[in-house]
Amino acid sequence: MPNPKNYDFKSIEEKWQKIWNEKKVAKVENNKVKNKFYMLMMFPYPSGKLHVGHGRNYILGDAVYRFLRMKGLKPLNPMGWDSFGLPAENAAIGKGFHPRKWTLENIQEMKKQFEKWGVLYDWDREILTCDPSYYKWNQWFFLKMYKDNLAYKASANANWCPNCNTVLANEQVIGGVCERCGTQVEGRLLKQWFLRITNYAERLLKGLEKLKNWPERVVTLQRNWIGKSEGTDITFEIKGLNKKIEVFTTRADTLFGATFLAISPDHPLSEELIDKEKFSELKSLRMMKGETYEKMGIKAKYNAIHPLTEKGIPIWIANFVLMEYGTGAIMSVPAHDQRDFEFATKYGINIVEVIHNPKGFDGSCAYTGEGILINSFDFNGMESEKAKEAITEKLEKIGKGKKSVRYKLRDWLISRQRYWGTPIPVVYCSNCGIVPEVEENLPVILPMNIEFKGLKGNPLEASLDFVNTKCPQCGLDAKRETDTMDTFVDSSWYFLRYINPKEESAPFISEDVNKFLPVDLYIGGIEHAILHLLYSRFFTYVLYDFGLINFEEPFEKLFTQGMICKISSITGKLEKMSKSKGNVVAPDEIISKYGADTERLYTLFIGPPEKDAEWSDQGVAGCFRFLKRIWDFSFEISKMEENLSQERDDKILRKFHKTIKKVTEDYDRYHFNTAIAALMEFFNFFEKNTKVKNKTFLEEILLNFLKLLYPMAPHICEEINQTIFGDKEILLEKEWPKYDPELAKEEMVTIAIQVNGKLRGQIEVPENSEEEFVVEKAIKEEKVRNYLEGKEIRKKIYVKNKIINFVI
Ligand code: ANZ
Ligand code: ZN
Repeated sequence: MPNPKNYDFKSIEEKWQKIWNEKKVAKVENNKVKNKFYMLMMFPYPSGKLHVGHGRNYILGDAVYRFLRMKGLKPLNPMGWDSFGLPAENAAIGKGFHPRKWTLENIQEMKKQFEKWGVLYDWDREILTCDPSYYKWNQWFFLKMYKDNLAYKASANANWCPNCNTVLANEQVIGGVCERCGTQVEGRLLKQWFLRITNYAERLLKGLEKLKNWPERVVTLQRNWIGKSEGTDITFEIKGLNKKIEVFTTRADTLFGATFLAISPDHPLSEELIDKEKFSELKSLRMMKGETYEKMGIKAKYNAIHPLTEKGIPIWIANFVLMEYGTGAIMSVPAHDQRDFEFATKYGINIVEVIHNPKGFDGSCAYTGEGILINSFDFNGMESEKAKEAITEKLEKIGKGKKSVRYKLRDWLISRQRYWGTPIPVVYCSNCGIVPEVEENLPVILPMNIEFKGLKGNPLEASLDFVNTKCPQCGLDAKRETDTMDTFVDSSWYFLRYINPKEESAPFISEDVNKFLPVDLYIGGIEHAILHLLYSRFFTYVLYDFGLINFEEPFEKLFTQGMICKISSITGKLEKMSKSKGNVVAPDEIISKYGADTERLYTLFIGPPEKDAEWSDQGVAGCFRFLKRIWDFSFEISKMEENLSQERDDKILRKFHKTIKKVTEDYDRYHFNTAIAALMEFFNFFEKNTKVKNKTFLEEILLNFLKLLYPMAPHICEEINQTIFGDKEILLEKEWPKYDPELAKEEMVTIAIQVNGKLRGQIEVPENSEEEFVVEKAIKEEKVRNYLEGKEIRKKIYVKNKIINFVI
């Protein structure tokens, strides 16, 4: 039993965590919900120990949750584990134990941590994506997409480590070498699985307009990632070869300035356009693509024919042209495109100006603006915008061009040559070719009997029990696909599974999902602004088209919180808190020294929630002192003798109602930092002004004050409420304090009203009111009206907060 004389946070916190747990206070039953509110925290990857930086996310979410509870909602607030993925596999390869073991142990650790923070979730809905009962549905969605031609297999370039015998993700290639073994990484063409997200590019773009409650920054990132461009496709014939090159341009107006064509080293014609002796040069060009490399090229042995002038222009294979965008080929206009300019200057290619440069062309860089056409035959004198139309029209007439819309967005490559993920449910039959698994055979289970130590390549290939199977179509011997799915598939629909986490006959029950979704509030890190949110939106659109749900956008409101930073012991700079930067603060240190409520309060006090903030140990101590003062003060008040007076201190009352108003508004915007500041300010005032001997009055204020603090520091508030004041109900289930708008108004002052220097009445107005407002109120005042009626006011003298004198 906690001792009320001391702020014994350790036993207080353990006591309340146990109560909340046993009572399952956050449990929500699907069929008992009236006003649904679905709030969601991005589910974590179970990487092991959590630090106070991670805490920001969960503590903020919990404060929002408890606040909404007191406002009368009972939000659905589930939690689960994004538990497939590379770190588990790497740990296993290094240490020889199974990824599942590592993952489950980490989950236990993290769950304990959540409990110690006092964050509440409906744990009966917990999901594990690495569980067959979950990933079965990844496979089920995949099969449906395959049937609808939304999943397909195609060749794609991959980073290949010849030593580890495996494909690497871009982030595993550090400066051209393998992150794990340091071997030079090679490009390799591999057949891999894709989801056709590009079919949804336009809808995903349009849908952004509906997301009024998303941060503008995230919407912009998504819009740019989808990257819609409107332009023209133009066909160039090749002289002496019966082939064509199609280019995409947004500047058809510069067509007459195109002095060469440039194609990507990965363009299907790249080999055909050069002699065999240059193949090794082409191969090295393929390794040096993109912005980071100097512009380089190989001249082709053919020329292209300009579609309008019919003159020959050279073709180059150039490393700055990406195969992944447009048609993988461009018409190069060095006078008006900077990359083309640099390339042309390096290789001595013609530069022809076709847009008038108001500043004059000095040969030092391209003029990329729009303007009046020159050197463009019939089109001279036209404005760029008009010329784009006119030239495209002309090309269209002769069958050499058309309007076109292009997106930067690529199809989603979901194949991973990895063990710890969802097996892609496909078999290869020598008789039938690629055969999707049949639904009855799902889930295709990931085999557990794998030896990890020192393993190379994809462990699944070594599991013959897994690989050798029968064709579901003809029954003959077949081999299973050994690629597993990108873990972003798992996280693209987990928010739907929470609704029916144990359902065995379907991924979810549509009726229930339609009732709870869209998610009303989604809280998570800005680092997921693009991929996770885009993939989740894509999945939601697809499931809508499958008729499984009745909404297209999954997340109504998005809140992205900032990160916690600290000076790194390695770089000496302020860095995002992380193990690799040597700047981690463990919650256990703080909790054992000051308690979870202190960590919570400090974490929320640290700064505006959407901004990054720096962790400070002094700040933590300050928050502890504040809580301790509240404890001691409450204890004092509880010992006071019963009502020695009936006095209700108006000053305290007014200040308190103003505080309720301010704190409520801050909570509504998740601005906990300013809410705490307001609570501190009020408490300082309150502590100093307890000369009032009315215990009931003081207790009433104090209890409401505790309610305002409660979502942020719940343990101490529950304890004071229960043991010091003897309340049997828990604060979580109490109503949020309401303010009286009258009392919450600015401080009132009394203004004396004089007529010709004689006192005739008085009025109450908010402090610092403007003259106009005071005059208006004063002339309506009963007693004064008599003196002013029918008279002309010649002069008004106003002294702020004191007096108004009318001269008549
Ligand atoms: C001729 C031209 C003239 C261009 C000019 C620009 C300025 P956005 O807005 O990003 O869509 N481009 C097209 N495909 C490319 C590829 N695969 N790799 C590299 N660059 C490519 O830009 C479209 C412009 O980017 C296109 O218009 C093309 O260059 C280039 F004064 O064509 B432009
Ligand atoms: Zn077969």
